[in-house]
Amino acid sequence: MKSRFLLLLLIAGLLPITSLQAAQADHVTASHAWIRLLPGNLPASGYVTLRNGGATAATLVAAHTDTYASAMIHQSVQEVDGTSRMTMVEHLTIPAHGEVSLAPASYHLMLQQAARALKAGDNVDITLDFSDGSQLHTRFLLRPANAVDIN
Ligand SMILES: [Cu+2]
Repeated sequence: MKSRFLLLLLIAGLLPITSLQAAQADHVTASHAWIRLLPGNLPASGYVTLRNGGATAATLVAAHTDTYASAMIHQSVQEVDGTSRMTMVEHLTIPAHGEVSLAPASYHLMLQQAARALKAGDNVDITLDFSDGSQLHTRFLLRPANAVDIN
């Protein structure tokens, strides 16, 4: 009896969180998810368009996959002298009813140390982590180095 009472308290305490504040990932849809495969051990770049259909912003904070040892959110930044460099992105906000594209020369997932041999046409499953702990599982298509941007 006592444990059932504690369980009821627990449920009562958690309900407002789950019912009033839907998880960020529930409102986000991913499209055109692909990875540019580079030869050898060069890092690969993951691209995807994320659309947020919710009334509140969703914030992407991390990505992970079994296929690569390391998956980071990066942004390519053009310097005034014409060179480009990459910076780490800790929070990537997708506005309410808006979208953000991870695309060449902009945001991308930097994927390093592939755990298996990969070839164009294969799929890679990547989990996108949002700031509230919710996750979006997304399947990326591997495309060759010279593939044209679709995001
Ligand atoms: Cu990068």
